[in-house]
Amino acid sequence: MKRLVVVSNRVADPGCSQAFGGLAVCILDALRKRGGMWFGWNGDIVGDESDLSATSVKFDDLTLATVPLTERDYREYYLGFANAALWPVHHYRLDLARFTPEASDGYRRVNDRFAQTLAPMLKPSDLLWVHDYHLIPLGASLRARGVANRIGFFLHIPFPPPEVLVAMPEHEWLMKAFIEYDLVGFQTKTDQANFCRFMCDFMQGETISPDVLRVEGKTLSAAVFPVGIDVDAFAAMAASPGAAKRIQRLHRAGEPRINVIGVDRLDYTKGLPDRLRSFKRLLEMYPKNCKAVTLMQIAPPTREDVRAYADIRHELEALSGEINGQFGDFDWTPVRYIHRRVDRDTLAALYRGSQVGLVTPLRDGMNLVAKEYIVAQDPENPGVLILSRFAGAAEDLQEALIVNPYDADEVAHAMQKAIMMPRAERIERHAALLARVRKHDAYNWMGGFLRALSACRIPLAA
Ligand code: ADQ
Repeated sequence: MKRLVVVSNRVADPGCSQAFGGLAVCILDALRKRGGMWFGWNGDIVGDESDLSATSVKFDDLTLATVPLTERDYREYYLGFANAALWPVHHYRLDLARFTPEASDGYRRVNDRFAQTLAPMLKPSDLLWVHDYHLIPLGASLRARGVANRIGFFLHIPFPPPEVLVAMPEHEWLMKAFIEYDLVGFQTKTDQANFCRFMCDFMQGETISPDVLRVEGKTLSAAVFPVGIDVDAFAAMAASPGAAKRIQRLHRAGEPRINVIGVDRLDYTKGLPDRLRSFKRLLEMYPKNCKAVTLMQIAPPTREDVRAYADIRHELEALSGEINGQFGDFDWTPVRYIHRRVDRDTLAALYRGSQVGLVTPLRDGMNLVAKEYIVAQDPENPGVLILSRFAGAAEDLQEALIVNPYDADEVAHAMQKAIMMPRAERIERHAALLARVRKHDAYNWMGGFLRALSACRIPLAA
């Protein structure tokens, strides 16, 4: 079997069970089984540029090769371009996008440096798999250094319609960079269609077969590989004796019976203020839920150095304070807002102990929380998943209660329906959802992508 080399912005530590963030969770789940090398940033920020060489550490069959970033790289490449330009554009939020020449220069510089450090570490037979929006031009930088290996790229976030993407000053060279890959993978059919439309309508490409394009004399595949989780490992965590104890604590005597749970990085794409407003509407429209239902929102901080992230935190704190002030009583706090990371086994128990899972992003590549919630349930007495139609997961998870997160009344009605849903219907919906999550688990995602990459054209120089 060819060696697999995964490249992503951050490399998670497999020695620590608390990999956090969707990308780290799904790569680690998939790489643990197959082994190989994982290259990327180690999270360190150094003051000067004198030593940016790679450090390698081995964990069984997996080698981690990591590099630090300089303060300037962090500011320009990571905060400035990846998170203040690409992230909002790809989530259809042009209003929040900021474009500066320093940021795009920093993005090119770090991608070039990653390529320069990685190229000498590669063997000619390695399969390369590059992940996500931080590293779109990495393939082109590697090709410029003579790397002829098969290289695949997977985009974890949405691909916007061409009409949105063209608002970004850097879109032309960025889109050209995509065609240096042999395979580009997307979460959903919508993302793939948006990408192919850009290639055909804006770059004069042509469709050779449903998943293969010819653009500027190059052939590339563009296909859908929905991300998944390690189903058995997560289910075991949720059903463990430790989880049962945590669930008991959640439902202490005297506490409200029904727990609605939301778990998201604190990000403006996740629709948290809209979610709180929907919960408020639930209490207004169905007052019997007062003292009977609690919304537990777990939202750990991320990217706080980007302005829009600090704003969303203040908005959320104000909203939860307002709802608790208006509806709360000495024996009931309607919104429990937890602004920190939680161990994955605690998270699994909290999902299982919650009768409703509320996953209502305004736009999301896939959303692994939706899948984790389903897997954590007791199949004999499962909770109900409420899922935004704008999460990639909604393309597949049709037995969830699918909602428009912008419509507070619609989401409130869905919550009421979930709370009242008879057990037989809950069991039926859950069984169908679990089968879908199993079909697209972490291993099928990885296996499907690598099979497709291996089947791509033979690289010219091989
Ligand atoms: P994210 O935007 O990070 O991922 P998501 O897919 O929901 O979003 O994954 C979040 C992960 O972080 C989940 O595994 C969740 O359990 C974990 N997590 C969230 N809050 C936590 C907390 N308080 N403590 C501990 N863990 C927590 C990106 C894209 C998504 C895409 C994934 C994978 O934005 O659309 O689904 O990559 O491709």
